[in-house]
Amino acid sequence: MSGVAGAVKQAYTAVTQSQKIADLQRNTVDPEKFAKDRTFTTDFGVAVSNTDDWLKAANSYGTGPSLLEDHIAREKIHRFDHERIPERVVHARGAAAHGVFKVYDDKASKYTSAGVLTDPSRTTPVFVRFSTVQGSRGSADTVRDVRGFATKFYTEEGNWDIVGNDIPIFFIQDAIKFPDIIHAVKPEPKNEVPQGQSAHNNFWDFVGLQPEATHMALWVMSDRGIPRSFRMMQGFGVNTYTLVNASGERFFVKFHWIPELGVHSLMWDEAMKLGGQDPDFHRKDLEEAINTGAYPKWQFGIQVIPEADEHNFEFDILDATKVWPEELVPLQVIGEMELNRTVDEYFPETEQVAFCTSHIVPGIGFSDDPLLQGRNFSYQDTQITRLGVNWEELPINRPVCPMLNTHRDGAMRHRIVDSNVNYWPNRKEHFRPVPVAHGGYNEHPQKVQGVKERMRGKKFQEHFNQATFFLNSLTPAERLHLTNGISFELSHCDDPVVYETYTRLLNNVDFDFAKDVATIVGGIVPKTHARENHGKSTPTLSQTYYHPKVPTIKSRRIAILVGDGFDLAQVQALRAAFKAGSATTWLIGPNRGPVYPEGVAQGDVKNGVLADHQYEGQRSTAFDAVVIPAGMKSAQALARNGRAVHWVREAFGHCKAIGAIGEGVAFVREAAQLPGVEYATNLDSHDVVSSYGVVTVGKVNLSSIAADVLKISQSD
Ligand code: HDD
Repeated sequence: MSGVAGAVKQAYTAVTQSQKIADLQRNTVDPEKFAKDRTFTTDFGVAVSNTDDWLKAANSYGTGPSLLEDHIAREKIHRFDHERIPERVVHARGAAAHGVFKVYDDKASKYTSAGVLTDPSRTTPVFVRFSTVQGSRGSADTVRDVRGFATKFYTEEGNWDIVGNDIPIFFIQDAIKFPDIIHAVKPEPKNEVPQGQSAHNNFWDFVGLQPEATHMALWVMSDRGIPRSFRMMQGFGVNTYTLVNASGERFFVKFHWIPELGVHSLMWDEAMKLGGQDPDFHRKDLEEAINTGAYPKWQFGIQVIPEADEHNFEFDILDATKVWPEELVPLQVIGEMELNRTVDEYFPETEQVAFCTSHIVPGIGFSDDPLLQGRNFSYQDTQITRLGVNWEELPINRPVCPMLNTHRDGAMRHRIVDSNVNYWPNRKEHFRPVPVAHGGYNEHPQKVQGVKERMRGKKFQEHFNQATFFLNSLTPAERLHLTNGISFELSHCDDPVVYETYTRLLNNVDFDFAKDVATIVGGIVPKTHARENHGKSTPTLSQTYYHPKVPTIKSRRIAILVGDGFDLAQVQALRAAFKAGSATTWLIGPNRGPVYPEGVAQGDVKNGVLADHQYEGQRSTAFDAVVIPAGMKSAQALARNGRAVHWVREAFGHCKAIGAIGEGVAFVREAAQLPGVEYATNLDSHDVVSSYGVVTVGKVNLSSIAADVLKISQSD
């Protein structure tokens, strides 16, 4: 069994329990425990003797018409015919996991009375679903898109959902525009093209004519649109919510998730290749990390503005197309979340989970954010189409606290309430509204007066300041990726009106940026500034800001590329060292069979080492780093193999870490010929040469290799 498979088995026995997992287990069937004799039955429980042959009026040749009277066949076919439910109208493709949430202390009680945010003795079960937005359920994971980051907290006071994204802002300000932006980004109505992409006329047409989308469009075209992993994304509640403390004081709040592993992205070339090579890359990555015990973690932070300060900012704090700069509203980290259990079955958990922005608990409230107000209607509504009116009763959706009211009936009702009253007030008081003092939800009293009209606030009219702020805050590499990302997409628009309108609009963000993009895509190259760049920036919008303080290789996938004749002791030491850093290693050989170390004869299967994969079957794109160990014959075999050479060249092109030892260095130097890289040349020297992410050394001490690997992996 390979190292990884062993770790997987171990972790399965260590999955955590929580109140929600115990609740789900009431509905979980384990065939091994459930039916001692494992009898196969119909849905109504009668034992089935044959599930392979439809009942027939058979003639002497053993053929003949199938009979409609075969109730077993009919049941099997009719159940199959109705297996599908409507996929989510957006965020159809997703992956999810269970975990727990804890706050560090009660510091947030200044702002809120919500126990989930203030009681450090609580461990709140959570279920998190990550998703892409545009593509259908069967689309690829690594497309350029926003990622959904939806968290359901099963609190003692009921379910609280933060239905967020990996980007802190949104395309539109008012919920009434949601069908427009989604129709524009989804496959075009004439030919249903493209899938999982925003690189088409309709999307750029819409965002070019709707300037409020400019800020968000830049975020999606930046590296944020192609995350390396769900586990390496920030999460944001996006909308402005409110917190209310025990004294009845109210605060505006934004919610943040900060990943322990830092924020990392794929290269665009890598993302496109992975889309074909492994369309399930992100969902497998989440599962692999949990199964190998490298549990994904996020810190939880809040930005808080006292109610009285609502209008003291140059932007409107209820406008979801704006961030709250951390220099103005500091981020306060108050807790953390860990995901530690994969789902048992995709459909009843990941597919049937239903999030609602309107799911809040006492101490948390809404604001007049016009996007949030509309969302509060939409989510509840859409679940009825997807799941039916009794969707809150489904195991994954029901709360862990008691739930009782006068709602009754409807399709697929599961609960049986043993009470003759289903109205309030009633003579029996089997259930009754609870006063606020005893935990009933309190609507914060808010003075409202106004004129009924369709309008947008004055500060909502300004759309470019923060787009420029974001652009100014990127590192040069991030800015280059953004220029290339947006240029890739606009180049896929074949209607000149579309890319000309958009490149003209970009001049409102920054003159030089607009010139760069317009030149690449053949758009309108501006001659004069449409607006001066205000020059403001912040480190907190660059994803480099979130790199862990101590770099880590936790959960990273490392390929060890070998041919026959490799140095086995070195490979074993490397694997142990990487494992100690919680990374996974994969031995990639010429075949997925035995590969023979130095000194072992070809065909000596007993002393061969099983390769986890072969050069053709797995590409460099699926790994974070590649190492070539010593071994003359192995290095020569790799040099003769075009795919092996391509492995290293491709990894270099995608800025991956590449390591080589002894003769492995010669292979990388001579065969792969990486431009500009310097190498260790003396095979007897222990001196490490590190150049452009390529780390080479002539000789390693097996006994100190773990410390060396750690040192190298923690250096920048
Ligand atoms: Fe939405 C799903 C995030 C605006 C209407 N949305 C959905 C999901 C996420 C978001 C993560 C998937 C939840 C899951 O995994 O099941 N949506 C956002 C964010 C928004 C946003 C961060 C901006 C702040 N959404 C938004 C608006 C509307 C909707 C303005 C409608 C007015 N969203 C929906 C929906 C979905 C949905 C149609 C489809 C499936 C579902 O709700 O359960 O109701």
